[in-house]
Amino acid sequence: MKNLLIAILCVATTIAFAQEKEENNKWTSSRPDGHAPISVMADHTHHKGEFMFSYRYMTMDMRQLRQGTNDASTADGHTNYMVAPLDMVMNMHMLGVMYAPSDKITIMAMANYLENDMNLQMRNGNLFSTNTSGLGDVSVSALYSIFNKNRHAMHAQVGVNIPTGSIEEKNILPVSMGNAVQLPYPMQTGTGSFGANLGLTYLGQCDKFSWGHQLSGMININDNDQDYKFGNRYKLNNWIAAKAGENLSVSLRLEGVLVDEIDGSSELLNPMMVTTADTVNSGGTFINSGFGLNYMIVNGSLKGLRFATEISTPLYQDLNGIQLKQNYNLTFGLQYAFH
Ligand SMILES: [Cu+2]
Repeated sequence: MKNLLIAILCVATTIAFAQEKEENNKWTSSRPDGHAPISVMADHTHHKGEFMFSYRYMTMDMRQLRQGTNDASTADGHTNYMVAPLDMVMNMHMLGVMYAPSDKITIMAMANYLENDMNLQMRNGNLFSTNTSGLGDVSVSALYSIFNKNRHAMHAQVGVNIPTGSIEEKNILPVSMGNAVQLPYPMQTGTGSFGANLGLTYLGQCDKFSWGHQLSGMININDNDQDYKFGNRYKLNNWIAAKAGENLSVSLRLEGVLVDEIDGSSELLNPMMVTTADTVNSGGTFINSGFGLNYMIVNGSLKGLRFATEISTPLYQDLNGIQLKQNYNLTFGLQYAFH
């Protein structure tokens, strides 16, 4: 309610300002809060001839089991499965490049390198861990600027997810008698499927605040070589950022995420073995909150260099079947734009 009031106030001041200074009436990215919180992708477009390079480091921390909206114990995981996960950490290095051939179109490409670590416990109490790392999927998108006036802007994203990541990650497990065997779905670094990345972003700005809403979908198109398809992912992101001087802004974000269950299943996995090998234990509904900082260098030779960080944590999570619970996500990023 409070955010809504602030937003209405911003819209009102925007309209008042727009009437005063006609030449200064466009939404602009050249202020610290001109970029969304760093965990949001494809949040802005560029001017003709502009390049931007970005690097992000993300940590996703999951621990403790949960069934639906209730916390569960490792013993609950062992009721139907030989092995239950205790925790999982995923670290991601992500490189991005953006280029605008015109004011209307920005091209964006992203590639990432993933490291997954999972600790597990067998029914007899023995502990072991699994690890994978490698290139993830690559995405290439076009962002189309629908309008930018009176300090409101909107753009659409149409992109493709290219399955460069692996779906054949294997490890030697205590039960596999020295053989490397297929690891469950969350430990793979890719989806194995071509996908569509679609999004619609609205941005607004007034002198002290910026805000945005983004609806996006990651839709997996074809079954992969192992005859399954990861669940589609739909997100609604909402954020508001306050400018705290020329260089710094502080942001709050509220995000709703829907992840569908995995469609089909891999014949290389035994779903009785571990919770993560059974596709009924995939997908869910999340409401996440984030707190972030954006810092931007506005003078000198490094003008245009940005540093940003955000921590987010779920306020609500309803998981299909029994799965590890999301604990927190931490993102750190560098962005550099130039002509
Ligand atoms: Cu950019």
